[in-house]
This record gives sequence, C-alpha cells and structure tokens, in this order.
Amino acid sequence: MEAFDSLKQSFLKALETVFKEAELAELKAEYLGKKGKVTQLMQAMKDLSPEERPAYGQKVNQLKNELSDALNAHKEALENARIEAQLATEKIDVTLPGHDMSVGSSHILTQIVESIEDLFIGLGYQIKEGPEIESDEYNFEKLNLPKNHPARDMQDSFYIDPNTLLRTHTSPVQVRTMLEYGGSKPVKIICPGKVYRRDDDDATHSHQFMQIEGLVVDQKTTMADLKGTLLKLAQTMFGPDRTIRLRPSYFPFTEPSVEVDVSCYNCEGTGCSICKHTGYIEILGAGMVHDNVLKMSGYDPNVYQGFAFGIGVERIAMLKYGIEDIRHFYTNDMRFLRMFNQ
Ligand code: 2U9
Repeated sequence: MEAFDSLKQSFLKALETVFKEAELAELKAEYLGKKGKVTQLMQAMKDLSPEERPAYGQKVNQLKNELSDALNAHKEALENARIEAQLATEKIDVTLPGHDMSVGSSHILTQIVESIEDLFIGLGYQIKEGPEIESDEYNFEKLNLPKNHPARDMQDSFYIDPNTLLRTHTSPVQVRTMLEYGGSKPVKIICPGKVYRRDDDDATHSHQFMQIEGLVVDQKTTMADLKGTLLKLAQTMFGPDRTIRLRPSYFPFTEPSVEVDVSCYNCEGTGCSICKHTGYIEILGAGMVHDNVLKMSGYDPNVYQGFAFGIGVERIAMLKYGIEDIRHFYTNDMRFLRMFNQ
C-alpha cells in the first residue's frame, strides 16, 4: 500500500512540472502505458495468493483511475491556458476606424460609348467590331476613295506597308459586314472603336481617337429614317429637349451628305459663347450610302438604299463636360478620371 502511495505522490509531483501537451503524453506513457509503472503493478497481481488478489486489484484500479482523472484535468487546464493566451494576443479592437474601399468606374469615353450602344440596341441594331490594322482596300477603295484621292495621302495615315494601315475610321467594319451578308439581307449595325490619323497631337487633335459609326441598309430606307434616328441620338447625348439641323456637306461614301448640328444645350438656341452665337453646335456627319459603296460591297442600289453616320466620341465628351484639351482623356490623371465616377 505504501508503494501505491509513493507512486501516486511522485506522479502528482511530476504532473506539476508539465506545461506542454507533449510532456503530458510522455508522463501518461510512463505511468499508464503498456510498460508503465501502474501497468507493472497490475501485472504483479498474478504473484499474489487468491485471498490477497481482490483487495490488491481494487487498490490498483483505484490508483489507475485517480492518475487518469488527474491527467485529464491537467490536459483540460493546459488547453484552456493555451486558448486564453491566444485570445489575449489576437484581440481585435472593433472600435478602430475602418479602411476606405475605393470603388473604380469606367472611363468617361467608355461611358459615352456604352450609353450610345444602349440606345441603338434598343432600336434593334447590332454592335460590330473589327480589326484596327486594315487593308487599304477596305479602309479606302470600297468606300469610294480611289487611289488618287487626297485623303489617301501617305502623310495622313499610319501605313504599315503600301497596302496595310491603321484604320482611319471604323467604316471598314461596315464594309466587312455588308460583304458577310452577301448583298441579300438588311444591315442595321453600329461600329464603335479606336481609329488612327497622322495628326500632330494638340488640344483638339489626337493621332488616336474613338469613333462610333452606324449603318442601315434595307429596301425602304430614306433620309427621313436617318433624320429621326439622329434626333434620338442627339437627345440621348444632350437631353430630351434638343432639336437637330442638317446642313449639306460632302463625304465620298455618302450622297447626299450632311453635317448635323444640335440646338445649344447651354442657351437653348438663343445664342451664347459655346455655340458661338449661332444657337447650334456641330456634332456629327451623315448621309445616304453612295451607290458605288453599295455596289462594291455586293448590294444592288436599285433594290437597296442605306444611311450612315459617324461620330467622334471625344468631341461629344468635350462638348458635354466642357473639357478643353483632348489629351486629358489619355493621360490618366486620377483627378480628371474621378470627376466621372458614377
Ligand atoms: C459605309 C458607308 C458609309 C460613315 C460616315 C461620317 C459621315 C462622318 C466623321 C464624324 C467625326 C468622322 O470621327 S469623325 O472625324 N464621320 O462625318 N461617317 S458618314 O459613312 C459610311 C460608313 C461605311 C459602308
């Protein structure tokens, strides 16, 4: 019985020096493991007389249970201490001010392109895109700008080789679409995209800018359809009270051709410095598709007619927001871009 007591004492003493869970496992093995001290005491039972065995067995079992309980209690205490320590170091002050989440937005030119796309999708148009590197066949020839035409001067465009250039307008996308449709089905598309001209950059010129062109080809398309469409477009861009005015003009790919003015959104047409006291501001060009252009892309001008228009996106943004230098659109000064966060 004394041996039991001293074993228990030495166990409890050892337990007091245990602060890690791994050490606890070692101590458990030392006393309760297969070759542990308590296990050895149990095995010693076989050397006792039958009379001695029950009392001895009871004692050794009690000792085993006591040690086991002590081990479990110590294990729980260690675990609690570990969690307490962790909570103390990971404490979060929920009253600290948070970080601002900065939310981006689309570029102002993208916003304008998308609002025009929305209008035309609503009118049943499809959006078509095409390559920025084009053949002069599609960029010029098929748009009624033959080889000797002044607009084809090498000095005015970025040529890659004598037959290849950066497109100077998105019109080749319309040409590609008409050829794709094979001259036998109606066309109703708008073509947004980047275009390139060999200009020196200044406040009002850029060697790269954005255009949206539109093309409708069908069997009963008239100038009245063009005018109604452009009125909707002008009102979408400059407000529901705007009116438009068409002036005769010239483009090689349209006949007749017009320049389109919108009534001044600043003075409502009475005259101010923005409209240079004319009451109107020029916003785009348009016309009925030239017979030659229809023919070259496979449409019979005796059966089909079409209208087309072209608009410079930067010009619209500059008018709408009073921006005086086109270069602001490309320099990505955050103070400029943030003015159009929506
Ligand atoms: C096809 C047939 C006709 C597209 C047109 C304009 C008038 C026009 C300018 C606006 C400002 C270019 O960005 S800008 O400098 N464009 O005035 N564009 S009609 O006519 C087409 C296009 C394709 C097959």
